[in-house]
Amino acid sequence: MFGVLSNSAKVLETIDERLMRCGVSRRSFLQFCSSLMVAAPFGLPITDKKTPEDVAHALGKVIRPPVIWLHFQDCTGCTETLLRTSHPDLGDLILNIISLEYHETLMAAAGHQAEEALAEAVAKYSGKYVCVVEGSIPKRDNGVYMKLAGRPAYQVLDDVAGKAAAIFAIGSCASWGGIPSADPDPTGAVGVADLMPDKTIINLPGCPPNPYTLLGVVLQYASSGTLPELDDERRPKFAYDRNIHEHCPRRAHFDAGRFAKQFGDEGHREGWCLYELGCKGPDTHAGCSTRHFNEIPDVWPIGIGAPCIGCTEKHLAFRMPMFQVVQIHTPAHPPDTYAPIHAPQGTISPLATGIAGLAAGVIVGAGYMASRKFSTKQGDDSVPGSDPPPTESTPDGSPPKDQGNDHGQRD
Ligand code: FSX
Ligand code: SF4
Ligand code: F3S
Repeated sequence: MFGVLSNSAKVLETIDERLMRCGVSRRSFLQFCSSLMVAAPFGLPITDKKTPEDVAHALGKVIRPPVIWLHFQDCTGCTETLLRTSHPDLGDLILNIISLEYHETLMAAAGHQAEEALAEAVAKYSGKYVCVVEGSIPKRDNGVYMKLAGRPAYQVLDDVAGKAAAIFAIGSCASWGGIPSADPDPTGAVGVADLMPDKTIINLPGCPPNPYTLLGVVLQYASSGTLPELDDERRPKFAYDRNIHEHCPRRAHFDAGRFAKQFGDEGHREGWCLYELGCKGPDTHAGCSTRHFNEIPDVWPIGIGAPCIGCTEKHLAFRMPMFQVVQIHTPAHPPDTYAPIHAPQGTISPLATGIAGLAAGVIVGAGYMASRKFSTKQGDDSVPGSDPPPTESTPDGSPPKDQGNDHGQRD
């Protein structure tokens, strides 16, 4: 816990002291605090404040947490996402907020010097540092597929993560194997928790994940020694409890049965739902639909026209073919935030509002009904729920209107 660290390791400054010494503007820091509040609007006491000023006030007193960042089998995307902010000074700021003691991509040292730097950082902060792990660890054939200074990666992990105060597996690779573990998985790639099942490990999956999730959890831990509530996959609930589909800006198109059929077709250009292109949003838990990347509105996969591949889910990304459609197996609710698109004035669309879901025993929900409209061919295997279709009905008992190919206009 960093309260202990503050007494024993005087070399570490508070965030305020560091920012002042490095001449970082208050404006940049407030901008950072705003982004952190957006990433963790609830579930983290450190951001559960009224204004960015309040967050900055609390954060400023926190001792900069020492972080040792290990790289194994990865593409370095997790590091990139942390540093490729839309404002270069924000990337610099992050490196002033955390105390990055070891990071192979960012440090100048190489070879023996790098090994010495790692040993030194581990010894200096033993039991008190945060270990961030990026990339999967190869287990097959005694770890021969990745060696660092002659030692298998899993040994390095054991040495370094074993002495950490907390372990954060950033990205899907470190969480459960990710890309390197995709079939045929030549190296036997696994995540940190597979190798250290008894340790407290927080998974922050995503390929890459939103960097503010990592920063939020690290700073929360640094400020109070507490960790956020986790789900069954060890993911912090505040960042992974949302279903993409339930908060997707294209959801009204799904409910209305308007789907892009091919990349670049009219529906795709119009911003229609990407379900038929393999979007895994209905089965994926992540905050991307409301917490975008690089601090730029709409910068997230679906926002730029790419189907969600389910990168935060163990059973989806790199397991299920990218363009295969997912089953709609949970009753879908209407989107929380977005109004229906092209809903006729003065009427309420049963599909768009999900009222149809209330017709219990006849239909299971608006999403399911919409999923029945993906093909004009009955019994088409490529569509979910293509067994004998349930009788569709609306709350008033009238059949729903065909909304398939009207290019945004209802019949
Ligand atoms: Fe890449 Fe990280 Fe994906 Fe993996 O992110 S963005 S392959 S999760 O380990 O660098
Ligand atoms: Fe959005 Fe994908 Fe759901 Fe369509 S299927 S509404 S694109 S999450
Ligand atoms: Fe990943 Fe899907 Fe979000 S692919 S980044 S969970 S939209």
